[in-house]
Amino acid sequence: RKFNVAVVGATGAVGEQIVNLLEKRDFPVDKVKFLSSPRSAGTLISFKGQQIPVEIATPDSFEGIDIALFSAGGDVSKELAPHAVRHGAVCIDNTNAFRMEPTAPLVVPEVNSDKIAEHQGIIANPNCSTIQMVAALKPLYDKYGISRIIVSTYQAVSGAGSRAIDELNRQSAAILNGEDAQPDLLPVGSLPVKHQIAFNAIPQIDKFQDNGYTLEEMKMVRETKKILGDESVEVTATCVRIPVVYGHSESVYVELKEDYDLEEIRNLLASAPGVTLVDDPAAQLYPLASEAAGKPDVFVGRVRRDLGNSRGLNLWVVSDNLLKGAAWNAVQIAEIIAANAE
Ligand code: 11C
Repeated sequence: RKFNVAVVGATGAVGEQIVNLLEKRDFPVDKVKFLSSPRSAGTLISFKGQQIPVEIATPDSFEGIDIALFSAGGDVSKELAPHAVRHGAVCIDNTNAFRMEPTAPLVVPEVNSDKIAEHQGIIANPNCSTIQMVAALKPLYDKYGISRIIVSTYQAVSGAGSRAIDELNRQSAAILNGEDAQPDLLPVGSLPVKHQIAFNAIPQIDKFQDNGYTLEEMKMVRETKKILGDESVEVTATCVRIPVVYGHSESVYVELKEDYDLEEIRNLLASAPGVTLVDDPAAQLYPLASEAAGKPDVFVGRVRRDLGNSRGLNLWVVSDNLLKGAAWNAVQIAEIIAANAE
């Protein structure tokens, strides 16, 4: 069976990767529609040898659509996803709009693909920094249980969209030419204060919440519990933007519920779906954003026991935030929907 597919936000950083993956994976597409805001409408996108013009996304764009992949921001999803559902489409939403809705499964296929079948029209794709962490921790959770996670992230600018990539490049060039960085976008486009990202580290991703954590940090807390289906897992996060273009890195400290054997942990990680273990200190081998970029896997290394708590474990987790962190996770979900519809 073939599917009529719509990609909303097709010209954005994530949308572009979704289009690439639908083509590369030879997703069973009958008709495809690329949708965007009026600003990008008319742009031609090459897909399977055709040049397809991007159309303006409206409530009626979804007539006849079977699967709609959204990555045009939360407001667009909130407005248009219900119309897509009304027209009978299944929506896979990359934004924060529906993630904590009880009726919307929040899915990382390696962790909870069984939840896909429970959808009522909308399946939420988690935040990129959450996806790579839970994919790495799932085999350890299943074997030992997890009581606590302490995570610090080192996140690429592409997580904030194509404009943030341009901003890093512009600032880097300016500084190397002896000019001022003149910050204009980060940490949050809609807030008045801007900080330099080139040659810097900004401990703010998204807006601050009343509890002193940023929204990115709270996404990691809430989404991890929902995906694992376990409210008892304690999560605390510090999310930092660094001057890397593609690939989020994370220092993850996890406290397991049972005693563990380090070799067994390595074996579990090495055989986990979607996870590649890169861990050979003698050869200075560990995951790097520069090597994870462009690849679908979650890379894990620096595996070592905490010196104070024998059930504590440190990991370094890296993945391409636009692929497993967004587009690839969404296309994986679409592939499962397609396979289940056969
Ligand atoms: C970032 N994690 O790196 C964000 C981007 O909730 O899907 C993804 C935001 C989201 O800025």
